Amino acid sequence: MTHTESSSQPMPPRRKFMRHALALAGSAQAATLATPAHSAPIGSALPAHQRNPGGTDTSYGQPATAEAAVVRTESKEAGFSVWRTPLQHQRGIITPGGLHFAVHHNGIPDIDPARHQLMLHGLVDRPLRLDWERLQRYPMVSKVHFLECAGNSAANALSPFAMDLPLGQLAGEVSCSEWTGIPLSLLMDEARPQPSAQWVIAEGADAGSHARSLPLQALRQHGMLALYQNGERLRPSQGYPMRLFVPGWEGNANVKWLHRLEFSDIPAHTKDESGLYTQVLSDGRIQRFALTMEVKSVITRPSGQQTLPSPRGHYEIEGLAWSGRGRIAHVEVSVDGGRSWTAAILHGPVLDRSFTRFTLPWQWQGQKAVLMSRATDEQGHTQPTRSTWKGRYAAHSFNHYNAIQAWAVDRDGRVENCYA
Ligand SMILES: Nc1nc2c(c(=O)[nH]1)N[C@H]1C(S)=C(S)[C@@H](COP(=O)(O)O)O[C@H]1N2
Ligand SMILES: [Mo]
Repeated sequence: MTHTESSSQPMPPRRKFMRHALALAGSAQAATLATPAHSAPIGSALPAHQRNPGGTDTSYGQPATAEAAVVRTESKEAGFSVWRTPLQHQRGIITPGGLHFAVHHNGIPDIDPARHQLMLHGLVDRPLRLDWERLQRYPMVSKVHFLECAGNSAANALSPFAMDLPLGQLAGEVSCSEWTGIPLSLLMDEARPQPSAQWVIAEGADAGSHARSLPLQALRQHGMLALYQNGERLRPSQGYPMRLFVPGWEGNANVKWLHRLEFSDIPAHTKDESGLYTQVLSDGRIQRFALTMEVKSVITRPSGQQTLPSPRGHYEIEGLAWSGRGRIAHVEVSVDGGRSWTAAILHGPVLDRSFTRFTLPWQWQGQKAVLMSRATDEQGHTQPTRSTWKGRYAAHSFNHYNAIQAWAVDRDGRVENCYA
């Protein structure tokens, strides 16, 4: 709510870098990473790919075959199909379309885009029915935003011991894309909601008709009917041919395969919004319609199940931070389990409700270390420790987990999830 940290703001990036580098490098000598080249001249034995013309391209590009391990991992949870982004492989803020996380409560519907329609109805003066031909004539906006499932990081919230998993499998229900679509205000104003309309019930065209009740004013102000993702039409997995997108709101509010917006004076209290998407607090109270995802960050390298390749030397700690409440103001990194913290370098663009990339140089001396990152957003919200987070919620609660992620580095360089 308040700006608690404003002192660390303007310092030129270069000076900032030097200060951090010296703080963490621990020695004055410059780090060298490259091995010296030996004396054989380049070109003395040309590889086959330089002697013969190469292969052909494909009509829709694919990643290099050697990158076959960079894939989403699937698990079934409570009957849902959950596909997680391998965040440990992502560099930069945009998640490739094929690696976007996905949660399907009842599979992916096979929708004919030529027949799909969106209806706005209920407490409106002018009910609307819109098809693709009509929708693509509206002005569109493009914005880079993260999307995160309310249940992301549930394993860390619930498991009494830290599960030894790669980052993607621990916290990969979050991705970031450029979304392009029609501001909902344009469609809503055309439908002319009546004064008594306070809620909008958004429903998807999948089996089970996933539906959420959303507060009308906030939805009108921030919501988008998303039609494109990273420059191409939505992937079937992301809601083709159209989805609701509200930056910063928990995943399930972003109804995929959207076909209906019903204006109402009261929320529908759909099954999932009265059960799964409520949070039970430690004092027994229940939080409903808590839609905003809180500030969070993860170190992507080094992270779970990676191994530092040599026993000591220069490393670049790297990660991603995001908040449903605005821009990331700063990220601090600790290499000693939270005893001391150093400001990381934020790499631009630092966008509203988007992934923000951060790095910090680190000189590892081969000792045991615990790496942590702690993000603060422009509203002054900071990530809690795991024990503070656990103290806030009932023991079985797992939604909206945003506690500090810790990685233990062993003497042999192996990195493992830990609670610190
Ligand atoms: N119609 C419909 N919309 C849906 C869902 C669904 O199962 N059906 N899953 C929701 C959940 S729980 C999440 S976290 C987000 C995930 O969006 P993504 O699959 O594009 O990442 O979609 C939401 N929208
Ligand atoms: Mo979700």
